[in-house]
Amino acid sequence: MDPAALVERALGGDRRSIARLISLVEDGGPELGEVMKALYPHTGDAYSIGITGAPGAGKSSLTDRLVARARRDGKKVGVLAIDPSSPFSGGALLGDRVRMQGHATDEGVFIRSMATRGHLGGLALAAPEAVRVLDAAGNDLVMIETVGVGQAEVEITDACDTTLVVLNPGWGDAVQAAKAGLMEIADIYVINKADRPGTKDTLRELKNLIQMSDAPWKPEIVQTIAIKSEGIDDLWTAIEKHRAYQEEKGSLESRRRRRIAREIREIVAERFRERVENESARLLEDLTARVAERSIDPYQAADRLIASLDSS
Ligand SMILES: Nc1nc2c(ncn2[C@@H]2O[C@H](COP(=O)(O)OP(=O)(O)O)[C@@H](O)[C@H]2O)c(=O)[nH]1
Ligand SMILES: [Mg+2]
Repeated sequence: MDPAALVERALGGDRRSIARLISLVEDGGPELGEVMKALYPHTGDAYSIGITGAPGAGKSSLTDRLVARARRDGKKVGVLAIDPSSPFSGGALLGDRVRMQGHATDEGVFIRSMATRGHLGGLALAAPEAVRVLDAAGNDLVMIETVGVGQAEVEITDACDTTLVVLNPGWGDAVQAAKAGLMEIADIYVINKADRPGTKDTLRELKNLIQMSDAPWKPEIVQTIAIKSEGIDDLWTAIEKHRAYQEEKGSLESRRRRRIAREIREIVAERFRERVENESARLLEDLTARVAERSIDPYQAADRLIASLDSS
């Protein structure tokens, strides 16, 4: 089906078309430009929530509970579960599907696991595109679950309106999260599995970390027991509070703009990389040889390569 027709159907909420569009985003095929052009004017209404943390922290369980909470307010919700460790979205995500099965028959919920099969820009570009598909399809809320281990995942979560960092009780978890770069991106900390010992220590650790930061928004800390649905209302309230804070300060708009700027830069970098690979393979080889024999330096080589792209 041609991309415009597919978009038209997705806008009407057709689930198969939405799924196909997300597949298209994953593949990063040539139709992507056309799809985005048709889709983009219909985006901007959804609020996005990123949820990250170590494997097993309870992200999927929390997402499931938050979806239920959002449904109580009648909100339509889209969920993207991104697991880069399973490039063919195989076994690793089965657990997520099981955990979120309760919503399987709910027309107001769309859950999709996602991997980047062929997208050149990788997850960093594919994820925002997939969010736009869900946004344009009329979801009020889009939740994105990523494993907080790599730079790409951290970036994806950071590219949401509200970012939740999920930790578990136990000495050192907050330190681990800090090392993974999760502290800079957290708007709200969730200490999930608060039924386990060590919750107080983690709480104290986090409070210390937050006090050291001079950012204007002081991240809230919420304790939850996802499997018992405890603390979910508190978490929901914290999310609403962060949203209201940003809307009031105008920082939601500036946050979204920073995100757009970053995305444009990434697209440009990707296009450049692509062009160098497609158009300049021989020149690159030639320049490499000349740098190796020291007749020019790598910077001169790079300038020449860029100049050759400009003129082609
Ligand atoms: N004890 C306890 N277990 C939990 C809690 N939340 C989730 N779990 C369990 O932790 C495991 C991992 O949960 P999951 O949501 O898949 O974590 P994810 O990998 O971060 O998505 C599952 O077996 C859950 O049942 C909780 O609050 N308390
Ligand atoms: Mg999960």
